Amino acid sequence: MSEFQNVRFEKIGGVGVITVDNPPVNALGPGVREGVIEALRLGNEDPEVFAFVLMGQGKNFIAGADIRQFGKARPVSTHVSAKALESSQKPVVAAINGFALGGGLEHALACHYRVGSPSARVGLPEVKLGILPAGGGTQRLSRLIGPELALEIILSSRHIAAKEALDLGILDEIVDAKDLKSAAIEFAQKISALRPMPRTSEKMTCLDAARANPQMLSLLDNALSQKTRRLRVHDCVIECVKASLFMDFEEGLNLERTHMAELENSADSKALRYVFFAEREVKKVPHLPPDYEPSRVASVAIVGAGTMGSGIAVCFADRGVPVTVLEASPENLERGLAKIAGLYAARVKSGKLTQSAMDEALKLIQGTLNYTDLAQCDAVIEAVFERIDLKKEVFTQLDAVMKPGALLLTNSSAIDINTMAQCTKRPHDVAGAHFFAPANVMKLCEIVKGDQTSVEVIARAMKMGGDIGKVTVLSGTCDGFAANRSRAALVSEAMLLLEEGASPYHIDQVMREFGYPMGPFAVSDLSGLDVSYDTRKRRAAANPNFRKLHVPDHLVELGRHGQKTKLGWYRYEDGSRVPQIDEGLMPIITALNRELGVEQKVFSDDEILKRLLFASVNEACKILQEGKAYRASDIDVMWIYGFGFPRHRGGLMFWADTVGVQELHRQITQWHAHYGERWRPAELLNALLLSGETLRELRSTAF
Ligand code: T1G
Repeated sequence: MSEFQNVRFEKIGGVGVITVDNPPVNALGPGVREGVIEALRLGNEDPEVFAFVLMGQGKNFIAGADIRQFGKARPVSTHVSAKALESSQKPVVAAINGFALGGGLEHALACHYRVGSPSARVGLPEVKLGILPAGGGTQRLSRLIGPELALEIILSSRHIAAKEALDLGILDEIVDAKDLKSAAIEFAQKISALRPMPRTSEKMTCLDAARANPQMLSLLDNALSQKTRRLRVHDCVIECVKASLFMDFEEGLNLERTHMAELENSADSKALRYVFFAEREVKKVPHLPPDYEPSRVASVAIVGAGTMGSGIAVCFADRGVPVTVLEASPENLERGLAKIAGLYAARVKSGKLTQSAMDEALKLIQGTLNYTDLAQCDAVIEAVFERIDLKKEVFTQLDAVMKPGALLLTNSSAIDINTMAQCTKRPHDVAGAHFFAPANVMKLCEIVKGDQTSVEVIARAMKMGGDIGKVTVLSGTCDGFAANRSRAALVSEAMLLLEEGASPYHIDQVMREFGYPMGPFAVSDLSGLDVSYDTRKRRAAANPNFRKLHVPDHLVELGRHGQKTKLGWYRYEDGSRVPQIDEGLMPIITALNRELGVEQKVFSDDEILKRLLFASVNEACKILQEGKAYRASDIDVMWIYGFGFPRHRGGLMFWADTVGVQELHRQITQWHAHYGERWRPAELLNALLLSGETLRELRSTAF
């Protein structure tokens, strides 16, 4: 047995077994590639070795390059160790269990054969990090399975299960999962004398495909899905896959490396790599030992089967969790269960779900009118109307029936968690589970801790959300909780810009060009101007200093509620949800502004963008200093998954760092002098100015 950095080499039955052992996912960290090369040299020089097996220790093969190493010098790149595999005089069999991704799959593609266990999953997800497969992946995969399929796999970043990988020709065989190593050694012994050894770099599937389809190049040019915003990385990937049709292999490898050098240092990739780690960091509950394992929520009750309650029920049933839905009357219950069935039927109709899958899911959902039927559920989520009296009544009832240790959760989007907790004798079991509408679609779920919520309950609620495919983020209890409260500042500022003469259409255009799928006014039409109008009324009643937003209030009073009334900020033709500019809008706003007597001005795109985002950055700093969110990167995850903030910009706080604390503080101070209190710089921002720390690394000391 020989040991190199995180690589072991052993001889078994004439086969040199090279095992990458770099926990937790066998990433190609420092020394791993060198270890593979050294093991190959040893085996090729050893007359007792006739073939090799390359495998990963533990549940994964190799998860790709070590993402933490990007931006740093790497003595040996993936294409070098991949070439060492392919140019070995003795055949190498890749034995894939679990994930073979990025450079991991590139190493496997450079092997002469690939076998996988049924758990094998392969992919080239580099595009999600703003980079491209730079270890020969674009060239070898195209030569192995053809350019169209190769490009679809790379652009989608999707994971391919073993069976599909076998059908595509990426795997040569699916072997016994019980002992992959023995099966792979047996396979290696079987092929050890076969010649010529198959090299993917020498395969011609891509040329055959091009000969069969003269339109191939333009097909590849247009392969990116229309729904995906085209970024530089997409252009580079398409160019590399196209190159496999007319460049020789070495030239294609050089092109990959040229693009990689540019992309690795690009703003997009730095942002996307930051998001990769931020969305893993968010799962870590503060003040809990990292190895703490909360128990699974194996059954759930939902009180209230309205729009949110029915969507939440679907989230659980989709993951096989039995759901008991409680409503206040037979009619409401029937309506709620029908709403749930309707959500499933729509997916069957669109072909996203089979009828049998729908039937199976619906078997998991039972309705009831009696609280006692909820008693044995591991968790209950209250999703009734946002009325404090109603919620207090529900939590009083739940406290009386739910078994000890059950999670008592509210889906409230703004009401103080402590209000509900105080209605129970177990405030440590009460927390918020704030789903975003539509609950069965949106991935974000905000877990909100009350003053007495135990950290174990928080961890279990976070796990519950993760188990149903949600991105769960931790928030403290405050008006709007961390996500909506930080975004409310952007929306208010957008509305206030209108009083100064800005056009909603200009603002929406600026935000779309920044990368949002929709601008704030199109979103406002979607959710309904009347909904936010009611929220503002509630806040104005509670806070005499609440700043009235004249323009949206005026539109609501004119009956312009948005899509639901076919007229809001935009006009909607009958049956259409496509926003059309309404020529009648600006005259209304202009007339109102004349009455208000606000100085009118013309706004640049840059000022619009900064007025909206700086307002939220300032509010996010207040949220952190009050301990209502734990990490600035958690807020970035909220914004990406909850509000469509463009992922390739990293998130609100990451983006603010690209502007710089100095500029932020200067501009916010200037607006504070001009507009008053709402622009007062957060204390934390003042402190950052002195400390020189970045926003994205902020951690709340008050959480
Ligand atoms: N580099 C560094 N750390 C990584 C990592 C990686 N590639 N993958 C995972 N981790 C860390 C992660 O941060 C977490 O750390 C822990 O491992 C468990 O991860 C040359 C240039 C493999 C599907 O994009 O998709 O190859 O939080 O929670 O849910 O052309 O990890 O515990 O401290 O995600 O079981 C391409 C990225 C790289 C794959 C497993 N490869 N990883 O999921 O665990 S670029 C990728 C994943 C490249 C080549 C190019 C997933 C996973 P901590 P986890 P999981």
